[in-house]
Amino acid sequence: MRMLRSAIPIAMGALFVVFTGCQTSNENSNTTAVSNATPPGAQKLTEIPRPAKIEQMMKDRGEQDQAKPTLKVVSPAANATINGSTVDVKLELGGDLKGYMPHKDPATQKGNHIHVILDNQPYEAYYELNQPFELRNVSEGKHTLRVFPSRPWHESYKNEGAFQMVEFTVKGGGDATKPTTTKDGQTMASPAKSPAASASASATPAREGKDYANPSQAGNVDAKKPLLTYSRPKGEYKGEDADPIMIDFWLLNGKLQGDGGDYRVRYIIDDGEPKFLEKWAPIWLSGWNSGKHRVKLELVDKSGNVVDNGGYNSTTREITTTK
Ligand SMILES: [Cu+2]
Repeated sequence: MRMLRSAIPIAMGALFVVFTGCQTSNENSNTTAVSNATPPGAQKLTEIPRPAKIEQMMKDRGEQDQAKPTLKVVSPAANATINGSTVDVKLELGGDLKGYMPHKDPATQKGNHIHVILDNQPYEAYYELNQPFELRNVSEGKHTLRVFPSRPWHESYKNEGAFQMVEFTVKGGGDATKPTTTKDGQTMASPAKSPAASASASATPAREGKDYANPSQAGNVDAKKPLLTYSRPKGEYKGEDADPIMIDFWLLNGKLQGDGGDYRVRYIIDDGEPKFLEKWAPIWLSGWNSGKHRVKLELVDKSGNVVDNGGYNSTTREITTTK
């Protein structure tokens, strides 16, 4: 009986959080109410300094964190039309590298890599630039590709020229049984190069790449307008990787208010209250409960309105954490 009585206010508190969580567009309405109503045991995230483990990795890397890597998208060429559902991504790495080179260490399964983003999907990691990265089963229509160099702990390089975006069009896409061909019908990539096929053939190692199970299309993006690219967090976090968790993004054509500009990045975790980032730098949040979480990142102007750019400036991802 005593347990039941104490459970009622907790349940009501939880309900209150659910209802106010729907009003996130009206950011003035609910901040104090939500924190008062937070039931015991609820997630309370706090921003903590860069973890010592990462500081140590930076020291061990020598000068690499001062590198200014730049990328050039060789393929798909800007505004190219690709026949077939497989799109080969080829990149050229340049700039002041200071030893920075993407590569996966077979022992640790970690290393420098490039974040590759089709449309506004979660990024894929691309490690070995000497062979193309395959986007497989890409649907017919317009697409964007965004790329930028990243560190082993997934923090992006933010120097000028690191980020590149191209638009391209796929004709006859979305069917993985069809080969990729050039405009003249010359075969560039065949389905036989997919991991399943090459595993049985075993002549060539499986290429890095990503199968897109669900059709994805480009947003109507203007490459000259402010563009927020969601990078981290994504996917599953386990054990010591599950807390703290880094939030990181790329910002093109705009500065945040703390960097002398007009914008802020608003983030909302689950049904929590909106928080703001004033500077373009990663943050680490601690206090995650185990389970599924929603992470929303938005680029907002001085009035708190999302800066529209093809829908890319407001992105929500689901992640899973297991302690
Ligand atoms: Cu990464």
